[in-house]
Amino acid sequence: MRTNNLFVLLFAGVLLVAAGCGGGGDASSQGEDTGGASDEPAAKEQVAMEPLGSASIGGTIGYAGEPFERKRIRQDAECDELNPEPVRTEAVIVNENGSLKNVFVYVKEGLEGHTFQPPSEAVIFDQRGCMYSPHVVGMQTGQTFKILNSDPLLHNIHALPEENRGFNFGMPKQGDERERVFMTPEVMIKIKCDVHPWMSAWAGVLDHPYFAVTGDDGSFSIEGLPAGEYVLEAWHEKFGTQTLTVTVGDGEAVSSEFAFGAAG
Ligand SMILES: [Cu+2]
Repeated sequence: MRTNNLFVLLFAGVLLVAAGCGGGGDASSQGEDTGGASDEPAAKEQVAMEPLGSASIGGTIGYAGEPFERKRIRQDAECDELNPEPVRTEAVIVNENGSLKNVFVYVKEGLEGHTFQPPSEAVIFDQRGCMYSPHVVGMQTGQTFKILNSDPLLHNIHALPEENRGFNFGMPKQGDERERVFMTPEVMIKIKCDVHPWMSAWAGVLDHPYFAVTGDDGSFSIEGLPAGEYVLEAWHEKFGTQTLTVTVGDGEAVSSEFAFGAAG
């Protein structure tokens, strides 16, 4: 998931851009029924994308803090029934290898002057077992953000951006789907459910594809960059942000190591 956008944009060769996509996030999108809006083949235009470069930046997000145990979430009875196993907090997840999950890593500076088409594929965001999946998600401006409800009960999805237009609507039934588009870069946007106060997630929106979210091994890889100097930022929900300046040449792979949670 974490580098899919990048691969699709850079290496799939052909990017299908829905003609209606660009307007999806503006004021007119509020409350619209988006069912079917994104699968109109006649309205698509082909745009070929070449990799911008051959440099890459990778690494691992280390955890240097105290041992951390994820607390159990006390869901309500209705949600509890959906989860055979106890559900635990997701704000801090230390992986088995000592790294941190759910860190959003992205190129913050160094891409000025380039413009990027959003991928045609949607970013999927599910509500399942009264939790969000994924807990941290990245997408590009103009990319479809597809929200699912896999639970047989009401969720409301409440996005609280500062730079983008917010939204807040109910999704009462299992199988419900809604689509939204963020048009302005913003790191990060909080998403919550007002029905279930323990439900929260974060979305990072960028105008380029050079980002990743760490998973179960805490690693990230940002590929296809042009040679240059970049400011790389790593964001974590509880530990804040860290930045590194990285210089990378054509065909070169540079390693950048972050560590969060140290004393002080
Ligand atoms: Cu909910």
